[in-house]
Amino acid sequence: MSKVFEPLLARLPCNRTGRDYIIGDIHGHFGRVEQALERIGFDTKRDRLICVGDLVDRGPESPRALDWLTQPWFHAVMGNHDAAILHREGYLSAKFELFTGAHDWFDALSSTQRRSLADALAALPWALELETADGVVGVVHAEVPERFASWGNFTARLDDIDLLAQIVSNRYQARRAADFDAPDRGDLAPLADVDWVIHGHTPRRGCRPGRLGNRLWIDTMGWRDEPVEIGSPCFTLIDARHPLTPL
Ligand SMILES: [Mn+2]
Repeated sequence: MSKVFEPLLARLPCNRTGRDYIIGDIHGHFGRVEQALERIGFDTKRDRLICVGDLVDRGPESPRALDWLTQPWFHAVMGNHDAAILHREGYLSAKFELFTGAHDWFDALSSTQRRSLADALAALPWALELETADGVVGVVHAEVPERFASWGNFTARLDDIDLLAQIVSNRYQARRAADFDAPDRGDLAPLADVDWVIHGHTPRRGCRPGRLGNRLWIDTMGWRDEPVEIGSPCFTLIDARHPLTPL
């Protein structure tokens, strides 16, 4: 497999000095994320920020992903938009052309800039496992298919290109997720061997994070410029130790 598939899974050891936060799709809005981090008193010396993927497209600051990915406090997993850039740059097959909209911002970069950014995106893991003082949290862009009963079973099978395409693009479970303050519908068995799995990818109606068993969807459209029908677009930040109480 090419370098795009290395690593498939990243493991972050427990952060014993600071806090770990998880944020939804950034989509080229790093300035807005900086404001959200300021609001919670994020400390780059101690804290870590993990993004569920889709660092690029939509917003005006997609090229800043390159800078952010060099920061020791910033981590992310592969999203379908990131993979689509890798397809465009020739790193991934058409199976990963999972966003077919305009990539004008990317085409406007010099070939050196395009190559640097693609190399940085190629280094993203497809799944991330975060150890916290309260348990293990998994991060995957879109969903972990229902055929996997446990996180361990899932992460052991990541060397399957069809599975990788599914985990960055599926919306089957996200469509069934309920708001955090609604009762869990209980129609999906919890994924075993993991306390929570955090996803983005499917924008949440009402701009409120969603839940299905121990799987959470936190893309509340902080990247969006236009108003929405219900709710106010915002970046949801969650503390990995207390995922059900967004900050
Ligand atoms: Mn996405």
